[in-house]
Amino acid sequence: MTSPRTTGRTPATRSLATRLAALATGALTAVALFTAAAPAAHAADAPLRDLAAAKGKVIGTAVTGSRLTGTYGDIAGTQFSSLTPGNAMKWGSVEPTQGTFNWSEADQIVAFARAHGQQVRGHTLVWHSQNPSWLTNGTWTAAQLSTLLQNHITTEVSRYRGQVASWDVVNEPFNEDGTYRSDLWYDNLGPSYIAQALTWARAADPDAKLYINDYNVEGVGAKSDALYNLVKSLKAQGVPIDGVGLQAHLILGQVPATLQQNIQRFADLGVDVSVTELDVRMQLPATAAKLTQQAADYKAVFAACVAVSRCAGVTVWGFTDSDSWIPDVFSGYGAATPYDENYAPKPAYGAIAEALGGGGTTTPPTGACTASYEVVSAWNNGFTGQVRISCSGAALSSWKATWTYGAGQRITQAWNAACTQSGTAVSCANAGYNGTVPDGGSVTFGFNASWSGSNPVPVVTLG
Ligand code: 9MR
Repeated sequence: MTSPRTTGRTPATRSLATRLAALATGALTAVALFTAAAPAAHAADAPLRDLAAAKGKVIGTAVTGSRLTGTYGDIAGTQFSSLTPGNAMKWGSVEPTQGTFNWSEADQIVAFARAHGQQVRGHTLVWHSQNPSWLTNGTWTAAQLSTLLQNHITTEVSRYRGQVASWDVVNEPFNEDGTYRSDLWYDNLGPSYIAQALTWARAADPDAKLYINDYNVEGVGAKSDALYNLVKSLKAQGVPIDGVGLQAHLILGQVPATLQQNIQRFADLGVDVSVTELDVRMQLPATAAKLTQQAADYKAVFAACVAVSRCAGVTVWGFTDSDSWIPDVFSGYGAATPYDENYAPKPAYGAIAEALGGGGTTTPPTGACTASYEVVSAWNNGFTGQVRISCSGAALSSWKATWTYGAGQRITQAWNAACTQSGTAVSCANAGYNGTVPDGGSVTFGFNASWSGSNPVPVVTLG
């Protein structure tokens, strides 16, 4: 059943009428839509957002607005129940020139979230970084600076009133030793800028949850103690504070042992806790052993959140390694997110699913190579399928992809692989020229098959 090497596309001999007939076939349409871009590991699992919802949790990701199409958009829209604009809502993004606003990317993300039934986490209103240069280079009295900050918070929070579920109102106010960070705000306004910012945000949207967010506060320590004491004192003064964000930019194998205890102590103060920017960086190259450790780290963080009822959820800081800040900032490090650069789910993806009560159905990776099955197109009695084998942190010198067709589908032709079918069992081995899948690379093969009635997506196993 092997044909000569082709571009991987089926001969396009079908008429528009037969394509439309296929679209009219409800069951097939649903399958085709579901599998349009989703890797095989998704096919058998409930989306992460459903698993999280069943645990009463939110699962979010930071996103870049310009990328919310194609596979990136499909995964962002189907797997996550919350989006955080990675940069689009920062002061420097929304008001690059004083009095001139650019809301386009922020608006786009908010609209995407609404269309996909997702929450938005607003990020961030008061920070020492990514402020516009007109603000940081200006000369202001304390009163002027306070007014600028009030106007900024009021303008942005009002704009998204009712559309942003939670705001990271104040970001990164502390030094590592628990003293206040010296920055534009603290140096000119003193520590009261925090209470004022929260109060202004509450006035602009009384229903949004208001957070203070910081990094290196995941475990119990000097910095998280300072945050704890601040929240306690804000609560005692009646300042509107609803939650604490633990960013969780973690290093491989270094999930703090006191994470759950720390989440619990904040919860006991009467505030929600969210893990807001989770990633787990490793020194490159990623190996199978490192990816396994990373999966354990992701699982530990999600499990800690699941264990504390006031932990609202976990947001990952980018879901794909192609959209992560790590390589730009930590030279030689990367591979920090749950999907690789080609959108193949890494072991961390399955670990998240397991921590959220799913799992057991995720395609087990061979090393760190995974197979994704996709219905490329379908017509009234046939379809074209494609399987992509992607490797990250591992490589293959030969491969065999197997699956079971449970609804009578039969392979009629294949390209870029030698496929055989015996009863319901399909087995496709590499052709002579494409057995090698390098680390970071992928190989695709295609096939035509017949179907009738329904065309459920199989789970592909790599051997
Ligand atoms: O992911 C953001 C990246 O694209 C920016 O270049 C960077 C600039 O500082 O900010 C990143 O996001 C940060 C977040 O807003 C606050 N916590 C730390 C994050 C990583 O730097």
